[in-house]
Amino acid sequence: PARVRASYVSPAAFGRRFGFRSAMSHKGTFGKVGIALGQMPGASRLASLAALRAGAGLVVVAGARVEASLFAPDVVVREGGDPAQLLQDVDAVIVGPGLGLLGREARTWLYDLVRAGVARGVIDAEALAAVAHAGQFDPVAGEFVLTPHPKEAARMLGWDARQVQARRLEAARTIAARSQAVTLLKGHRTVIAHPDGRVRVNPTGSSALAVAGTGDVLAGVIGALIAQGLDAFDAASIGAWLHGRAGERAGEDLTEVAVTASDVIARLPDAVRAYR
Ligand code: NPW
Ligand code: AMP
Ligand code: MG
Repeated sequence: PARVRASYVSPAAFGRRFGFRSAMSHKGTFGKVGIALGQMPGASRLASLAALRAGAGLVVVAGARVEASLFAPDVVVREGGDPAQLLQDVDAVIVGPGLGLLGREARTWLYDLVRAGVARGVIDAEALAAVAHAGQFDPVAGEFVLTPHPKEAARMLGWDARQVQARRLEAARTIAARSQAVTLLKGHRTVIAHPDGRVRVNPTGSSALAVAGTGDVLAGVIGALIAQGLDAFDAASIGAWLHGRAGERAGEDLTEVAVTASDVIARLPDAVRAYR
């Protein structure tokens, strides 16, 4: 196969694209993130708090029934319908974290959201099956980031996880090309692939991130950056950088052994400061 040239993600390369705040700004300036609630509200909670720490102006969690106390007071809750009805006004949607069996319905939600004009956001976890399964792809229209971990990427491609890890650049580029969406393949040295063939590698992160819920945090960060107006490729790249840096800081403060996903959210401000 032809050699693929990847560039590294760094604030030096992307500096001005994130973090600037005009003195005249208001919460509308920084966008509204909508999160579709699934069967595991903990995942939505992590994504929602991470989105706020990454600068979203407002975060809404929506579902048929929402345990409001999990999200109050910082996050807005909307209930009594399906996410596609409740999230029509958001700037970026996050579908997948904690979805569980509702992942089967994700295609309908996504389609309805795109029709309602929300053609931007993050597709993660069980919702990835709505885009690809066992090598069958259904391309997504709009400015979306797909965020599979190696096992999810393997399910999408019809490969096994070892094959994905042995050919990470190829796996990410194949999913991006066939889904027509920016694809972020998680793990040590996260790979971000654009449908046009460009590839970036994120150098930040550590084994502190190898704990449940950190992927939900990443989805929240990237959703917030898309809501702030970054394109999908830059949002995925800078989001991976911030998330990785927050994980490194959490590991330094608490040991890589003892870190939880909430600790990573608590270090996002350090990562934002390091970026600016
Ligand atoms: P193994 O064990 O090595 O065979 P699943 P999930 C593999 C929600 N969550 N390199 C690894 O496989 C999520 O949002 C809810 C290699 C691992 O066991 C989802 O909706 C939380 N392999 C749902 O749960 C917090 C890797 O994949 C397997 C890998 C299911 O998500 C937790 C797991 O994959 C969670 O986020 C790597 N780098 N990374 C909550 N608070 O409510 C992963 N694997 O079966 O897709 O399950 O990722 O846990
Ligand atoms: P998920 O499997 O969806 O919860 O996502 C896990 C997150 O933690 C992803 O952003 C991974 O890239 C990150 N992660 C897990 N293990 C490591 C590691 N050893 N080094 C760097 N990042 C990791
Ligand atoms: Mg995950």
